[in-house]
Amino acid sequence: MSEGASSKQFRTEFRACNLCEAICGLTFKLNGETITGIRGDDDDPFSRGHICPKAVALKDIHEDPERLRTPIVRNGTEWHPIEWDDAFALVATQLAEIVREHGNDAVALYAGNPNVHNFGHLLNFPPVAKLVGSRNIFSASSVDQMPQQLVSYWMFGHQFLIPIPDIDHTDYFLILGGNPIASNGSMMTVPDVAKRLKAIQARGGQVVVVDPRRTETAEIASDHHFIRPGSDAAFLAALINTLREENLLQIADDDKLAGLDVALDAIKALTPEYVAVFTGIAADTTRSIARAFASAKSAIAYGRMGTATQAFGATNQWLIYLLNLVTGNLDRAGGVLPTNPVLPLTGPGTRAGGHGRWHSRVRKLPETNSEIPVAALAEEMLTPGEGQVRALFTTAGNPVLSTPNGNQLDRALAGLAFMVSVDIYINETTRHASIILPPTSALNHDHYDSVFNAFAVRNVTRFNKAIWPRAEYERYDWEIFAGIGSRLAALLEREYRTPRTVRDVVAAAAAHYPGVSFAQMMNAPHGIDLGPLAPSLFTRLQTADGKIQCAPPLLIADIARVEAAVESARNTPEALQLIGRRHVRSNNSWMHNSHRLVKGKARHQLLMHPADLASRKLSDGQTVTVTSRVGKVTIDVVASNELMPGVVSIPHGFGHQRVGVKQSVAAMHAGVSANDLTDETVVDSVSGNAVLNGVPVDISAV
Ligand SMILES: Nc1nc2c(c(=O)[nH]1)N[C@H]1C(S)=C(S)[C@@H](COP(=O)(O)OP(=O)(O)OC[C@H]3O[C@@H](n4cnc5c(=O)[nH]c(N)nc54)[C@H](O)[C@@H]3O)O[C@H]1N2
Ligand SMILES: Nc1nc2c(c(=O)[nH]1)N[C@H]1C(S)=C(S)[C@@H](COP(=O)(O)OP(=O)(O)OC[C@H]3O[C@@H](n4cnc5c(=O)[nH]c(N)nc54)[C@H](O)[C@@H]3O)O[C@H]1N2
Ligand code: SF4
Ligand SMILES: [Mo]
Repeated sequence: MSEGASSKQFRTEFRACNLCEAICGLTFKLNGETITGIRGDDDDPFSRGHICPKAVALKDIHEDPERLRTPIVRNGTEWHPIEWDDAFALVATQLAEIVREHGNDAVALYAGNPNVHNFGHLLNFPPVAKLVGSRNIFSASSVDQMPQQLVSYWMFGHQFLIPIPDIDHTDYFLILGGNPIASNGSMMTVPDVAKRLKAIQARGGQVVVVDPRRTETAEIASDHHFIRPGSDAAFLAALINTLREENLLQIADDDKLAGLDVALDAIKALTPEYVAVFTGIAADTTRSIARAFASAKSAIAYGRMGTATQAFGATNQWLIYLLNLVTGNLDRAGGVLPTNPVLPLTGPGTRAGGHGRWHSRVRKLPETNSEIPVAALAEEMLTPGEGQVRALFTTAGNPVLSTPNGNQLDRALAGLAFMVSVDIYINETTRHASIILPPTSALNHDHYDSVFNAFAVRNVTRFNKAIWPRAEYERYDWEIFAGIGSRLAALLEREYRTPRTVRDVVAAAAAHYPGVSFAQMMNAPHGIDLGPLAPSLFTRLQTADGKIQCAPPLLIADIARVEAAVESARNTPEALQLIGRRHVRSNNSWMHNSHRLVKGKARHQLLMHPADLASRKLSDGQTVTVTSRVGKVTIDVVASNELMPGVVSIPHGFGHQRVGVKQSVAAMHAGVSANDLTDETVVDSVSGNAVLNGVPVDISAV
């Protein structure tokens, strides 16, 4: 703790929450180093005082005695402390040896979700990856939003040129495969989403949810329609075909569009009538949704995890963009339009993206935006031969729980020559590390949301200083990367870009942004509102011809795969299909150590429709076995008519028995990992994204 703390014993600090994409402003009440209260920041113009239960758990994480503060090395199952300098030297020496002996690609790197919530991390991990020079770069993006980045790259010329729902001005919000009431929004930064959704309805508009589960969002929507997992592409194509057939297309900016006719012709067989058996949505319903969408003054089609992490992730995203485009809602108020952030993710000097420039060694999956799909990580370790992965660097991730066929990855990690993890916990993945280097608590570093300010439903900016400096014995993420990077660069005699601070990079960006200065930002701890989203997509396109590419060849080709799926559903009865879910009191795999969050009713169970239980002679509360191609789990079942018949659900992020059940988790059962059932061999063949939803399973009594 720094000098002067006692003179400032009781104080209040303001800071954006780093846990989810909503980036709510928080008010921290402090007594010295103790957090005495965390509340929503009423003066944040964007989040307006909104807070969810997870934010209060920031105190639990900060104070958790199980959170690591200094590096530890593993000897069998025992962990021993080690000095920082020795830790950096050990990691650099081991990595250098493997690179020298087996080549750059023998080291794989994986960055998980909190990376994106921590700008110091996001800035300073890539230089280490670049220094290693491996093509085996993986991240949580390929179990998440990679299809959206890929389709943005193809259609608009940049992976981060992402049109965001203008939720505050729309008249019709069609949500496919997203549950913002539980998730607080994703690929749209939207604090206080419940109020904003209700406001649509209050001004006479509609919120329509298409989801195999009647979710918390569906509960407050104007309408909800069940859809068979994995069938959204057919449904979206049927919406567009209805509009075309009924002369409801509204296409502006014709001269800025390339290939629209090709795209519309490619999907024309997918009529509402033809796809109804596959989607489970009656043709009349599809047609009336299409008409309502087209006749609304403004409308948004939006898809999230449910449309991204399934068999047709990329094609879904393409059809979502096309639906917005052909109804005149792309780049207009009340439709979808890109944010104009202080710190630009697009434009000169940023990474536009790419696809298929190289392929994974074993399965030959194409690279997307310089990453190999994480569904291929385990096989790259387990398959011998030239280029085999022998070492792994993970940071801010838990792929054993978050990527398909976690059991296989668990086994693969056990066989590595070396593994280093940068993480604040021993988790189901980092337990295999040879060494874990823990960064400080998030509250100890400056915070700026480089990513989420750029995907926000308004233009906003908010810079927050660290609440306390780190302790002398701690290190920031970026210091850990620098400690390893500088030593590795020396050993390999390679270039290494020295670390940059969040403060310097944000200040430099602010200098180029009209209407706000970094000095103003430093004096505005509640954040600054920079106005509503405004059309800019058409002037920001980064495609070679400056036009929107409506017909990317690999997406046109993928329609044949959609048609084959429609045909097969018409001919063969489907197995039960597994989907995931999220709960507002849980955050991916890593917040189950907060008793305050996990207490109360258990939330880890399998949900199943009563008719599906009855037909298998199972009953509510029974323990059942769920089997998929890759594995088998035993779990309690809860009868729920929230689910579409034929669909079952297990929440994502559970399954903590591998590390030994912690106290908080024990109170509400460790649960099982849905990814012990998901199949790493089944990916969206266009983007390589994992298929986490619509997994065929069998269920029987134990
Ligand atoms: N079946 C199924 N699988 C899924 C999903 C699903 O819905 N269903 N969802 C997918 C999605 S959307 C995502 S994003 C992924 C998430 O997958 P991952 O990112 O692999 O996993 P997390 O559970 O987010 O683990 C985050 C880790 O980061 C650590 N951490 C927290 N803060 C910091 C920090 O500041 N620095 C560092 N270095 N470490 C930190 C935590 O201790 C934790 O171990 O899971 C995906 N997997
Ligand atoms: N409380 C909480 N908030 C979170 C997280 C968390 O773990 N907990 N994680 C954060 C992260 S990393 C992310 S990426 C976001 C995710 O944010 P969201 O995508 O909004 O959240 P999910 O709950 O994964 O919603 C996916 C929905 O897709 C539905 N679905 C499944 N399969 C299909 C399908 O084939 N078609 C359609 N149409 N729907 C389908 C599911 O029933 C579910 O309702 O949430 C973020 N916020
Ligand atoms: S909604 Fe997300 S950002 Fe807001 S308080 Fe909860 S976890 Fe934090
Ligand atoms: Mo995510």
